[in-house]
Amino acid sequence: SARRLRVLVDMDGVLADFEGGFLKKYRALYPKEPYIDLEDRRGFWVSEQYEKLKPGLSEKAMSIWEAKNFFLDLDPIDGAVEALKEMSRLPSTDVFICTSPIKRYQFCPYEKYAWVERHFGHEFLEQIILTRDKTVVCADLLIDDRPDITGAEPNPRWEHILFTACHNRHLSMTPPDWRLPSWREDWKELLDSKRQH
Ligand code: DGP
Repeated sequence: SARRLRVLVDMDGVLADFEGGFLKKYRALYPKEPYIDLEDRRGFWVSEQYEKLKPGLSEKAMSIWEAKNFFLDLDPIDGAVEALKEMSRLPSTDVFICTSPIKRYQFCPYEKYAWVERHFGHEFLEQIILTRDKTVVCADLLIDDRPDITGAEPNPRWEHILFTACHNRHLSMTPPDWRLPSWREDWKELLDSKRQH
């Protein structure tokens, strides 16, 4: 078809290693507190699992991602930078980074822009969509590690591809929901299967 394919790619957990960056800084700041190995992470919300581990830990967890340089210092997920650059160069393909900033806004939105500029270059700033509600954004595909993406639009236009992360590895998927296990997999084939419709 002549139509272009529009792909939304989530940032935390898909391009930027939020979970790894969190655990490293949490253990450095709170060496005497218990922590959750990435293998034992369950559920999207880090603070909820930490609160269950020990009451009071959710505030300590939040203090980590609310701090200056948390989002800026995140390492890219394996293969993400190469894959996204390659995706953005594909013919008939428009790629956007679609990410929900935390509500404590002192550092996060600025640092997300700075992170994209650092890893993808100044031109890529054109492709950023900051929104707390991804359902109102219109696209063919959304590659995101959050299993439950809801909002004001009950029938989002995109098809959700669940990107595998430590917290969602154990969830069973019900067809027609699909997974992308990592950026080493054949994501191009996945895009092509959507183009033909
Ligand atoms: P997104 O990946 O675009 O859906 O954004 C979700 C953001 O929320 C991302 O920065 C990770 C962050 N996050 C993860 N766990 C928690 C949590 O327990 N509480 C809050 N407030 N944010 C969290």
